[in-house]
Amino acid sequence: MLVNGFVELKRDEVLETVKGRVEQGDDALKILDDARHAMTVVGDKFQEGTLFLAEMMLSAEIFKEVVTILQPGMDKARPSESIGKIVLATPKGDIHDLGKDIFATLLIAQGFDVHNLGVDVDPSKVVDTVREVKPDFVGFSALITTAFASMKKTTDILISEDLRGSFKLMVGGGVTNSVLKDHVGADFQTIDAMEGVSYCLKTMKEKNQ
Ligand code: B12
Repeated sequence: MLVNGFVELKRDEVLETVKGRVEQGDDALKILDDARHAMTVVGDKFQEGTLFLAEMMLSAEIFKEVVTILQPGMDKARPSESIGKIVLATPKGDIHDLGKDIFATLLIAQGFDVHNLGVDVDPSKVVDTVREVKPDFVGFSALITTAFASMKKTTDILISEDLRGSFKLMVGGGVTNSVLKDHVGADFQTIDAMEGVSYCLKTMKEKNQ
């Protein structure tokens, strides 16, 4: 149902379906996962050449509206006290944010305090936020390889400013792998948001022991 709505750009139908499922008490995380699956199908169709770039961009907008509808339900379920602080960014040169925002939404649902800096983020903005927020984690999300250089540059500045030791560094997103993790000197890498959430929960548990 959601898949067809995303592929055929039936925005109103998708939003009505999602609202209906929320009203019936369906789990917000399950609905989010269904929307993520629909977006993956859209991506596959784009790669096959059966969907245009503009159509994929519209699907991405529908996805964001779905996340906005689901957010209040997830906020209600979250613990009242923050269990850890995370700074998230898509580095300079990259404007993909669907995966990053899914990760942010899941973290918020678990009770993390997320500082989501958005896309195409300048290294100085990350450095300033780390200095101000003193996070437990910094996460970079990348979908294009050209963003790797700015990820490395940001990390190098964090090291030279003596800030790198105070948080765990995570890299995620479709094009990331263990080679990039080692190149950047990250502590953790994944292409699965749930794995990232588990890593954050485990790390905070160890920190608080
Ligand atoms: C949707 C999409 C777009 C949308 C983005 C909309 C948006 N708001 O994000 C639009 C249409 C705007 C777009 C634009 C472009 N795109 Co594009 N796009 C895609 C596509 C189809 C899907 C990406 C996606 O959203 N996947 C779904 C999400 C949910 O997956 P994900 O990001 O991996 O996230 C998951 C995990 O990785 C994890 N995660 C994500 N981030 C993080 C971070 C942390 C810390 C953690 C722990 C976990 C985590 O959580 C998520 C859930 O599990 C991919 C192809 C593909 N099939 O992957 C191409 C792709 C990424 N795009 C590509 C390209 C080239 C571009 C453009 C340059 C195209 C152009 N010619 O203009 C521009 C980018 C311009 C720029 N400077 O960034 C290439 C990149 C190639 C490369 N290797 O560098 C791809 C691979 C397509 C291809 N095969 O050529 N794109």
